[in-house]
Amino acid sequence: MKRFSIRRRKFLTASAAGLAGVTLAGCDQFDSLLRPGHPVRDTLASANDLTLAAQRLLLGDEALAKEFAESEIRQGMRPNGTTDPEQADYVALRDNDFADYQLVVDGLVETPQSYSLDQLRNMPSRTQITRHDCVEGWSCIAKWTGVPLATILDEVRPTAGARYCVFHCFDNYGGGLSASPYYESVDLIDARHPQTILAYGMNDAALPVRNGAPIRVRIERQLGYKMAKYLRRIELVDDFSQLHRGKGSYWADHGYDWYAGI
Ligand SMILES: Nc1nc2c(c(=O)[nH]1)N[C@H]1C(S)=C(S)[C@@H](COP(=O)(O)O)O[C@H]1N2
Ligand SMILES: [Mo]
Repeated sequence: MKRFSIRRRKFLTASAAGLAGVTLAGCDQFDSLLRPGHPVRDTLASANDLTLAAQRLLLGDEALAKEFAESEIRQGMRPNGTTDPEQADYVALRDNDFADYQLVVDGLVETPQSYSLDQLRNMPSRTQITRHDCVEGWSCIAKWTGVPLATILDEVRPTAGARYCVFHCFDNYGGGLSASPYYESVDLIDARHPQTILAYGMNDAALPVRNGAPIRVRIERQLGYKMAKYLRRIELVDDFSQLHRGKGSYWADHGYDWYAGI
């Protein structure tokens, strides 16, 4: 499977170059401008935007990530990144089994809402067995249960100007003085994708603290770092340049792609 996704990624990148050629037909110099590291490349169109465009065009907005059989879950979900947030507000909630947890959904919405864990667990759910691919080079197949984010969006009703869902987390990541809040964002197409769920269950049990309790998001067509754990708030925005370092994600702020399509 790993080989398939690597091949697919190469294919998408190649197609992205093709797409760019179509957009800029007649521009003889475009090939050399596409060379990695060429300064014009970034201003013209980032490879990241092209990957997004190619994936959307070739696979469609609603194409599903592959789902697996129970027998393909070979081991527990390997924890990565933050595995036990130390922030006082998180520790207090955890010590009380998240009975007082509230997920806030606000920003550019008509009806801001706040959901307890029980409320989320009582909403229509979706269960999916998918493969999580971390950028560090490992993968794990696990079963996830949660509320489709689309259901929540239908309730809060994003305003016409809303473009992204920002996931704010409880944990800071990175050591010492450089530690900063973990956050992520996706556009509304990925937010409404049928496999995008706010997961409270993993492998038929409550989501463990090490994997993001009480709620983490699953964005199945992107890399692992998009799947924010320890959600405290989902904010609808039209732009994220004012948030943190302005790139829309903890790891994008640290040089990774914002769109991490696989
Ligand atoms: N809040 C938060 N979310 C996070 C991270 C993190 O450190 N903090 N790490 C990310 C990375 S790089 C990966 S691969 C996955 C790991 O999820 P897991 O611990 O369930 O394996 O969570 C992602 N979401
Ligand atoms: Mo990761």
